[in-house]
Amino acid sequence: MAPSALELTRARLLLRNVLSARASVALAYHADADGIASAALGAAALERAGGTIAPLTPEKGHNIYDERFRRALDALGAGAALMLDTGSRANGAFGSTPTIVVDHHPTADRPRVHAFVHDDESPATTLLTLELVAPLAPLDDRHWLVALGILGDSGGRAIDHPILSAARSRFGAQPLREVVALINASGRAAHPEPEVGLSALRRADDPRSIVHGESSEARRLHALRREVTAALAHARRVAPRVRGRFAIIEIASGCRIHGVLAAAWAKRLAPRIVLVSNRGYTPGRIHLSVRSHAPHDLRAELRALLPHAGPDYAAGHARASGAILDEGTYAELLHAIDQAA
Ligand SMILES: [Mn+2]
Repeated sequence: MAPSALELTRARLLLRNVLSARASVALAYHADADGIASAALGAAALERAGGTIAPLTPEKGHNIYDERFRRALDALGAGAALMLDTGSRANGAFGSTPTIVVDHHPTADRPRVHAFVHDDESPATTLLTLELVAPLAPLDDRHWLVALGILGDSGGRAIDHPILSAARSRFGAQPLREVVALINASGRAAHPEPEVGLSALRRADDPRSIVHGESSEARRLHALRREVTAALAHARRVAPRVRGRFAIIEIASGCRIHGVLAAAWAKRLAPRIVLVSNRGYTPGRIHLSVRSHAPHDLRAELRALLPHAGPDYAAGHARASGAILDEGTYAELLHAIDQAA
């Protein structure tokens, strides 16, 4: 399903009003290649249309629904907020700032926001962002940002998308993949610096300049990537524990590597559902990533195990889900998996 024309119109009207009132637009984004590239694209469009932007993204282990984030957003006094690739919740509202959510994660209900540009069949939020902001300013030279989102998020599904094909023939497949890894690392490092990833994308005219480390931001991204790569190499040595249809891998890393690790194991352990739990990411919380190579609806599978868990449980996509749990709930989940085995 394409995003609703009515929502797109509402969103563009709000942005045009904010631009003519000379107010700023807050940009909140998911700290991965798709989210950060969406923010860079939105920033380019708004700045080329004469506007100003204020990037703002939730701290490590937090999301846009945190009270702390809402207060920070309200304190900015922006004319509007663009939430890019952050997921959405039915009851999500954002204080006093008129908000546009642009997102491709599945959701049961429309969030209570000014406009909701949504398509859960879209391979990347960068594509939805482009659709939203393309009428504001010429962006042809920034289409490689859209390609980064597709490469980062689609898992090869949209590999023939014309925007990705064009970027590949212009810059080469390998440099684009490397930029995705570098930008992802800015959000996955133990002390995430997604703003460095965003700044590198906004400054670069050519993604290859980031690969070559031509700016201080680009060099910083390379250091963050080395950190994440080392953490992942360490975590890969943890042996999975098979319980019925599930395989459980328990790690403790400050880096957000649980998703990548789960995806890597899901291939090797197919058709089992791989559950990676990370105790080291944020204090007192266990971050879970759940993946499978076989076509399971992982959100439904997780819900069936713990029907009463909260909104941070079984989030994400059907094929890539996860949760943030306390010790007690995690123990309940392991117990439910054992019972089902
Ligand atoms: Mn995404």
